[in-house]
Amino acid sequence: MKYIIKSIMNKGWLKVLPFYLFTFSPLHAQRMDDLPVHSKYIQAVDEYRPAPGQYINDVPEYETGDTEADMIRKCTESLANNNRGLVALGAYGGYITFHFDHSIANVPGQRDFAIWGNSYQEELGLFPGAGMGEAGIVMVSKDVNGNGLPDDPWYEISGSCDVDSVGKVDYGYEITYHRNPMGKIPWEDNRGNKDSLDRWDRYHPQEYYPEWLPDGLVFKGTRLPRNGWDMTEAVPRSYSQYFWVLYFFAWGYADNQPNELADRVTPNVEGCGIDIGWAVDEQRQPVNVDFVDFVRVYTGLNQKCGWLLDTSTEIIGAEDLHLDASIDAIKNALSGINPTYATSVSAEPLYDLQGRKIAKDKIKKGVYIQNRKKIIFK
Ligand SMILES: [Ca+2]
Ligand SMILES: [Ca+2]
Ligand SMILES: [Ca+2]
Repeated sequence: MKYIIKSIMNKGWLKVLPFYLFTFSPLHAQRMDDLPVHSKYIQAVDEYRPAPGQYINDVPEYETGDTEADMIRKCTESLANNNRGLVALGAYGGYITFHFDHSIANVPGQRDFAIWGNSYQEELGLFPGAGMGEAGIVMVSKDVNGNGLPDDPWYEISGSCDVDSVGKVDYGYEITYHRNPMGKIPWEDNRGNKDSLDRWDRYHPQEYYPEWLPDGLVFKGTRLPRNGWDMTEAVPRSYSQYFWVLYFFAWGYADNQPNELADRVTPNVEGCGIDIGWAVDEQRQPVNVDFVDFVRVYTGLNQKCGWLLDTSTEIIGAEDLHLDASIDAIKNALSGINPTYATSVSAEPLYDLQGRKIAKDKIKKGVYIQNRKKIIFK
């Protein structure tokens, strides 16, 4: 990092740099320096705070004595480098936070990263757009203070429910879970509801409360409308005695739509991709986030679905959908200048990238600096 700054400072043309040093996250720079080759996949998990649930202490597995750091490390082993192992977030509110080896740029008008889960279309095909959608809500954060930790402001991604289910989304929802060893897990919420998470010992005989976390876990966020329905009456009894489907929301969530389109090959970028431009603040107003250093996913549904029990978001990985564009944007942020394209030369003095003043009649195709802006002549 120091070398990059120094070499930029030595070029006399960059008077604007000190300003960018304050506004731009050093995490970009450190990663640019240390890792000349970047991966589009998750590098590591920062936080893992699942809610109780039927897969908790199992995916990933809790072993006696494991600390929170141990469980986070196990999540990294499952998810990093496109390992595509499964991590369960438990019932409503449970979350995971992860990062990549570079900042993901918000490319205008494009989905910027995708989160992959284990959702699938039900196999009978009787209910198109339904199967096992267990939507997790996505949040993004930029490492504004540059300490490499996810301790900066968070913004939620506003998914399709905000526009197609108006009045059915519960903002400011809060739930508290209580430890009850090997029993149903009691919870109450801030809407006056009390209930408990059911157990199914035959298939999930382990403890459902995260063993390494304290009693009384509290989760806050947005609660999505119920999407799971009992369709037993609509299918042949020979096929299923208890048939539940969980409908997919349109866009903007994790573990909601299947990872691939109907051909089971083509990545479902529309359904699983996230546009950083969808980020909103606590008043649900759009915010302008240029880079994302941390991504968080939390289970967005609080519902029981018969023998399926609680609905739990699971993820198997995530990826930057435009790695090259992210790296280019980081380089531009580092230099503090964004390119503009030009066909004619204005009166301002022009410099090459070594800081040498260039006479107007010597200009060829290429990149120049003019009035603190990068100019590209084609
Ligand atoms: Ca975008
Ligand atoms: Ca930070
Ligand atoms: Ca799932």
